[in-house]
Amino acid sequence: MEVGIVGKPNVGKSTFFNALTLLDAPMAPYPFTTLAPNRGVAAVRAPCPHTEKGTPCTAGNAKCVDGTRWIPVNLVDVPGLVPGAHAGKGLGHKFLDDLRAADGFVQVVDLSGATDAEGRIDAPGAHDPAEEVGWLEEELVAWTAEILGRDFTRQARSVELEGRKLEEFLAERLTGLSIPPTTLAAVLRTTAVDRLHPAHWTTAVLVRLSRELLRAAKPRLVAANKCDRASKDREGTLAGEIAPIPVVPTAADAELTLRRAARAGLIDYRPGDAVFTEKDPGRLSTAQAKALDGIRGILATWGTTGVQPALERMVFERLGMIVVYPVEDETRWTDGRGRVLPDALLVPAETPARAVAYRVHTDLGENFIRAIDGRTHRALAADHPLGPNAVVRIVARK
Ligand SMILES: Nc1nc2c(ncn2[C@@H]2O[C@H](COP(=O)(O)OP(=O)(O)OP(=O)(O)O)[C@@H](O)[C@H]2O)c(=O)[nH]1
Ligand SMILES: [Mg+2]
Repeated sequence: MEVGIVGKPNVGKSTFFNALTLLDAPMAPYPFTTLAPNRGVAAVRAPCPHTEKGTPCTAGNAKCVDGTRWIPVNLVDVPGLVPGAHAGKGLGHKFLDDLRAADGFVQVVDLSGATDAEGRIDAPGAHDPAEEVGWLEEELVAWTAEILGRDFTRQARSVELEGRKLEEFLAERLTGLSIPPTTLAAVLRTTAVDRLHPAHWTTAVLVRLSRELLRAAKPRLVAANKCDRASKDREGTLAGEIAPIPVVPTAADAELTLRRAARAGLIDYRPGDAVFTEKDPGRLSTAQAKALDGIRGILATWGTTGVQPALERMVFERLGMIVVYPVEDETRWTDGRGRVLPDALLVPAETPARAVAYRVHTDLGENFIRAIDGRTHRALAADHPLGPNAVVRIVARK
C-alpha cells in the first residue's frame, strides 16, 4: 500500500514526509525544492493483541512499543503541482505519473494562506486553501482522463465490433493506476455512459468517468499544514468548504523537530502524542529550548501536531484498512518458530480469510483448507470476512 503526498509547491509536503519517515528529503521556503519523488516508509499505530495474552510479542515486520504496533506504510512525496500541470505546467506530467501506484492522496495545503498557487510567498491569509483543493482535483481528473483517452476512439471500436467486455477494455487502459476491477465495475454502474458505444464517448464523458473513478478509487484527505500560523476559525471554514473531504490541521515542521529531538535522545515523545518531556533540560541549547517552547504552544492550541493522526485517518478511515495477525498456532499465537504474533498485516476491512492466506504466501492461498479464529477457535471458511485486529491461523494442505 502506498500513500501519495500531493499539493502545490512550498506547502510543507517534504517536511510532512520527513516527519513521518525520519528521512532527509530537501526542504526549503521556496517553490520546487523537490524535483524528483521521494519514497520512504512511515508507520501507523494499532493496539497489539499481545496485551490480551499477557505474553510479549516477537514483532517482526512491525515493531511493538508498549503494546502499540507500528505497521509500515509506503509514502511518496512528489514535486509541487501547479494549475495546468496535466498539460505540462510546472514539473507537469512527469510527477503525476509517479503517483500511479498511490492508493490515496494526502493533500497538503497551506492553512495560513501565505503562498500563491505557484507556491510563492505572499501575505498571510492572502490565499484560500479551499481553492487548492478544487483545482488539484481538476488536475488529477484531467490527468486520468488523458490516460484513459489516449487513442480511445480507434481502440473503443474493437469493443463495439469484437464484443470485448467494456470493463476489461477500460481496466487495460488504466493498468498501473491501482484501481481495483470491482471499483471500476461499480463506477460504470453508477455513471451514466453509453456502455454499448464507447467509440462515441466525448471528452466530456471521459472526464466525468475519470472524476467518478478518482473519487471512488483514490480517497483524499487534506492536511491543513502550517496551522501554527493560522486560526481554528480558518480550519473550520476550510472544512466546511471542502466537505466531505476530511481536514486534519497539521504542523509538519513542529512534528519533524519533535521526532528528531526524540531520536537524538533530547526528549521523550511519541508521534501522535499531545505532550513531550525534556529528558535533561541542561543539555538543550537556548535555541532548542525556545523551539520546544514554541511547539508546546502549538500543542496547547491544536492538541497534537496532527501529522501522525492525518496518516492514520487516511489509512484506516479513508482507505478502510484493518490490521490482521496471521499465526501458525491459534492457541499460543505463534509462528512455526515459536515467535508470538510476528507479523501485522494491513489489509482492506472484511478481507476474506483466503485472501489473507495469499498475502502470507501464494502456496497458503492455493492450498487453503480453512482458517481458525485465534480468539474463539472457530473454523472460518475461505470467504469469511476478517475484522480489525483478527488473529488467525491458516490451515492448508501440505
Ligand atoms: N510555519 C510552518 N512552516 C512549515 C510547516 N511545514 C513546513 N513548513 C515550511 O514550509 C517550507 C516549505 O517546506 P517543504 O517541505 O520544502 O515544502 P514542499 O511542499 O515539499 O515544497 P516543494 O517541494 O517545493 O513543492 C519550509 O520552509 C518549511 O520549513 C509548518 O507546519 N509550519
Ligand atoms: Mg518538497
